[in-house]
Amino acid sequence: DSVSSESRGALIVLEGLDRSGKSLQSSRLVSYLEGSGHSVEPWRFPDRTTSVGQMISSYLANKSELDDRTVHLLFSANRWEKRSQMEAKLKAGTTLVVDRYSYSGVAFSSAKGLNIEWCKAPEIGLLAPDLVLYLDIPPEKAAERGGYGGERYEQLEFQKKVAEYYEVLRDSSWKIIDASLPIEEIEKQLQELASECLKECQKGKPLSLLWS
Ligand code: Z5A
Ligand code: MG
Repeated sequence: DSVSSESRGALIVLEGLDRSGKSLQSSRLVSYLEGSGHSVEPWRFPDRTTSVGQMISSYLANKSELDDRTVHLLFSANRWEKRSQMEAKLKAGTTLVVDRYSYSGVAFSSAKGLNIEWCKAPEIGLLAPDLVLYLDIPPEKAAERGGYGGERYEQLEFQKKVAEYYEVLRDSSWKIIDASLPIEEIEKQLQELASECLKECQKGKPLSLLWS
């Protein structure tokens, strides 16, 4: 009904290459929105706490081997298992700031050589973000930041391919932010974009679904 849609929370997603600053900026944005009196929660994908998430985590740590399509479907299943909880929170008025989402799923698997339409298919019907904050950084510059860890995918050549697929996936919900700027400047930009988005959602902008 109109009352609940007027007061729904916003689905805000942060995307970008490894080391682009997603986790740092997500937590700062959550603190800012909390401080402004909003109900807000930090979320992230993969959610490594579930049993599906544990399979993903062990794969990323190179502790297990899985077929590329199998891993892709596990990442997708990890979002599906959280979908109803996500919808309930949004409808109850809580804003979710999500560190990586379906765009990571499609960009990373496509970069491995899987067909992009095949990659998108299992994501169809998940909740579409109201706003995607893309932290844009040259892969070379990201690689200089504190060095990559030992996880699978944390290699320069692979990150370059991921960047190309992210570019293909951009749509009207995306805002591109220069992630090479100082942390505080990026933080400010994200605060403004998120505040605008929250206003639109409070005015009754309906939730929509991927991939339409
Ligand atoms: N993956 C997938 O394949 N399919 C999927 O569906 C999903 C994910 C959801 C794990 O994800 C892997 O799963 C990931 C994609 C794949 N593989 N890769 N690559 P993850 O989210 O766990 O990835 P991560 O390893 O946690 O990403 P990250 O390294 O944490 O990157 P980040 O969160 O964007 O960066 P950060 O931790 O906020 O910042 C990195 C460093 O840079 C840190 O020292 C900061 O202090 C510094 N920093 C941040 N901003 C700045 C600025 N502006 N200037 C200077 N220094 C900065
Ligand atoms: Mg991170």
